[in-house]
Amino acid sequence: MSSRSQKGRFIAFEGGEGAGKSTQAKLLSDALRGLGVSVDITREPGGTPGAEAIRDLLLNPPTDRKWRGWGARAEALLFAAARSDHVERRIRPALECGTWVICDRFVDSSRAYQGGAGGLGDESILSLHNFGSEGLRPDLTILLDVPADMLGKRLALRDGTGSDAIGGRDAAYHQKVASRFSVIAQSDKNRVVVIDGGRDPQDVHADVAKALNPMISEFIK
Ligand code: T5A
Repeated sequence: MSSRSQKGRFIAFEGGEGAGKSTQAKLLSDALRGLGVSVDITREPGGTPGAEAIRDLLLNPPTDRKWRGWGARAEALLFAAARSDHVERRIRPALECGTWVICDRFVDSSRAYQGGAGGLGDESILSLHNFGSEGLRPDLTILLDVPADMLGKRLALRDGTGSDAIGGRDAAYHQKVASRFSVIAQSDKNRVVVIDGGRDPQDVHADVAKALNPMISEFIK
């Protein structure tokens, strides 16, 4: 088992709505706990009481007919504020104690949604992140790649026609999100591993575990 003076590892799952991030985060945390690793599984937006309150503002915004929802900049600031609280109050303290943090979405979601599809650009998002969360990046990001039509079917099966303020945006928006995720993965191959999420959950998990193998072996020396 690892020495407790060692810092924990930070793993993020990314991908479109319904890609299987929560499912894979849970399978991974079970596997790591089985190896005796201390794991904190969390999500964004959210993960602390303050960030969960911001999540609600973002995903279920006020419905006043004269107000047209959050503007692109306000939306990006709210995600960055939620992340700042999450990093300061939960993620960094856990990592410092040697706990592994598995996060369902992190800053690459802001880069893909607000920066890419929302048109704000990567630099603006990264500068908010540098200020709000002192630029914290995961040690490893797993991008689950699933074709849009398969995502639609999964979500229809689970949610019927219901969706939140961001998930309910049009297909062109989600296409831009997917292409920005791919650009991020291409530009940071050491950190981001792309895994085909369109298969049986256990097969996807086997590839996730393979991607983590070097990190696990190093930690459990
Ligand atoms: N957002 C978020 C931003 O715009 N900017 C940001 O910075 C951040 C952090 C968050 C929304 O906010 C946006 C993105 C989102 O629109 P959310 O609810 O947290 O919303 O995120 P979602 O991605 O929408 O969460 P989902 O729960 O819908 O998707 P998951 O976690 O990817 O999928 P999961 O595991 O819950 O699975 C979905 C369904 O598919 C099944 C599951 O059983 C479930 O029914 N499933 C599979 N079926 C077949 N094969 C597999 N391999 C399967 N894996 C899962």
